[in-house]
Amino acid sequence: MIYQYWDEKMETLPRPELEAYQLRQLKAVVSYALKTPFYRERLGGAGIRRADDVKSLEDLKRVPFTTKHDLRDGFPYGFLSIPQEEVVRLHASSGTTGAPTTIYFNKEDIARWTNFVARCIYGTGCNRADVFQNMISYGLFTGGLGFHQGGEAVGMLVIPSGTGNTSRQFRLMRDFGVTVLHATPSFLLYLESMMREEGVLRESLKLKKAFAGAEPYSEDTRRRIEELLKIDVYNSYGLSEMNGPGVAFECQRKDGLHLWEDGYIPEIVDPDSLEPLPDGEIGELVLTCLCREASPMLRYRTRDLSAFYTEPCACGRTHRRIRRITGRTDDMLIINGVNVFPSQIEEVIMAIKEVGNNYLIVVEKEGVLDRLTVKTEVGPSIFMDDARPLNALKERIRKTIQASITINPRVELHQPGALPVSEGKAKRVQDDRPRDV
Ligand code: DLL
Repeated sequence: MIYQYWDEKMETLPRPELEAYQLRQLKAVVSYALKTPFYRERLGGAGIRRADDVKSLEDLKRVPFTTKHDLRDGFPYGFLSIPQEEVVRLHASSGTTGAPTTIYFNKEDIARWTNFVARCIYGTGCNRADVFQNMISYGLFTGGLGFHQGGEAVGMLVIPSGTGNTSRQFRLMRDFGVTVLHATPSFLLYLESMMREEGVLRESLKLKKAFAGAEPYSEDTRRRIEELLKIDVYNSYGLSEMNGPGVAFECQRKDGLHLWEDGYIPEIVDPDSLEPLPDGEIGELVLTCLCREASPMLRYRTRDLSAFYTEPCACGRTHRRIRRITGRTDDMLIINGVNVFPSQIEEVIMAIKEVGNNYLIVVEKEGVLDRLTVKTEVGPSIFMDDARPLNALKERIRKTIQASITINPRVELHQPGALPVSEGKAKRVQDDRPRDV
């Protein structure tokens, strides 16, 4: 395979040079961080009062972690390190798990971020001949503008279609010969269901690739989207606190996500002890942003669970790969004392081909016990009025889930399109248990 690099020198930089580059960037970022009262205090406590006090990358380990809590406490301007006149943009996180947090950019920050997203897009084999439909929300969310800028930098024809309105999405794809899509994985699955409903023929479209991210999904879900839509799907990871998309992305090998270490310093730590974990072990990803001046972010606890690959990638890039995110530390459900990640359930149900494209996990209290119900849509080959195969399918789903998580769930089957679809990130869990006060 011939691999395509956006910035070959940087993407394949030998590790010692890459680390020397990181150290220079870290010093620069620390000099900005020292302009905020929050980091002045944090860094001071770690003996860092000037950028030159950072002598090696190891010195970063002395800096305490930054959490979402800290960002909220600093709202709105606590993490701004440059005069407001130099700020050209702000983005805010979706706020699904609490109050929003804000990140600021100056012109150079936007240019650097754009370059990282362009690197991701180009690395999947796209080029200026592609027509790119960006089916993700524009606005405070970073997914829309982030990919828009990256796509333009690559030179693709970018269609800023945003989410929703599937009939219009199909029309745009047909009219302009769209070759590349960007959406959440749940929207891509929904799109496929709608394609069948609206009678859109796959042969009438020129689709080749899709970037899917902003929410967790399993390898089986990727395979399902690839088979149903007949496209190559690339996993795309990022978060608002680290600019947005463009932090880590799959290359043409589609085996782990290269995390751009000239822009970010990654660490994987045990979420309880906060001690570093050996390569290969799953833990919480902690990131330091090396590519932004306006809002410095040092050792940010992402809450995302991943692991480093131990082997280098055959594509020749030297930037380390991380495993697809399996969930978040705050995603974990405790059901009758058993720890369950929603991704474990997705993994097993999406591997059953009679299961449709949408599902919902419901947890309720029944007396003193927790009750898990997994609601899934059925695929188009299943007839809802034929009880025998339906019951057999239900039983198969129940047994497979139980074998995976040890909990015996109730399984409900629904017609295609019957379960709720959200415009942005999918809401897969409905926890109706009363909260402890
Ligand atoms: O979701 C940025 C983004 C936009 C990434 C478009 C990729 C594509 P936030 O709204 O701040 O930013 O949400 C960040 O979403 O901490 C993860 O928990 C989750 N997430 C993002 N990408 C993935 C992925 C954007 N590929 C949070 N796999 C992150 C699993 C993901 N989870």
